[in-house]
Amino acid sequence: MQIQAVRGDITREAVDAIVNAANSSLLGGGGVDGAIHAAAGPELLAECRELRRTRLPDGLPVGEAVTTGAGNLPCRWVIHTVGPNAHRGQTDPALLRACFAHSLDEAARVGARTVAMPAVSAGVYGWAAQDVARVAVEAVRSWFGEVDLVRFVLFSPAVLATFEGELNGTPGHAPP
Ligand code: AR6
Repeated sequence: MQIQAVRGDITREAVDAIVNAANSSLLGGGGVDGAIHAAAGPELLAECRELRRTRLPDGLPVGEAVTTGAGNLPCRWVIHTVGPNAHRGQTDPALLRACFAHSLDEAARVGARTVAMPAVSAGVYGWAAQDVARVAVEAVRSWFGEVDLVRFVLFSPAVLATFEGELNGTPGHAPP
């Protein structure tokens, strides 16, 4: 499996699947979740509402992942995961690791071979980008399955630098 880190807007990624840093309601929010719903259009929200009505009446638990179509996005699937919220005391790295591992499980299940992922929990949910990068890179590296490419798509140069540092074996590398 190839692992990349790039700067960019994940809604523009023409990979098979993108991962959404959602909340348990699956009904949208701010950050990357808001950007994904805005770019995907109402079809995505309708699919999420249907999931809530059927399989997930209580919402998606932290650390789990679920897949929908992608509406108007250039990818084929959106894999929604719920990161741990540090502001609510959810600081166990195992929960964050589960987000990345379960997202890849979902990708393999639906047949997505190329996957773009954001820095789950590094925004509204208050985790340090360095911790997210360490956990995310370790989770992806130790996952085995039928996915060819994982591309971390980071919104800011500083967060990109932390992911590059983890991938290059120089964690803690400060942005210039
Ligand atoms: N492409 C890539 N990364 C992005 C984009 C984008 N278009 N937009 C933001 N980011 P956050 P969380 C980065 O807050 O911490 C929402 O309201 C952002 O800079 O989106 O898991 C949900 O509904 C940051 O580095 O997700 C939840 O309620 C990273 O994505 C809650 O926020 C994650 O930031 C989830 O919080």
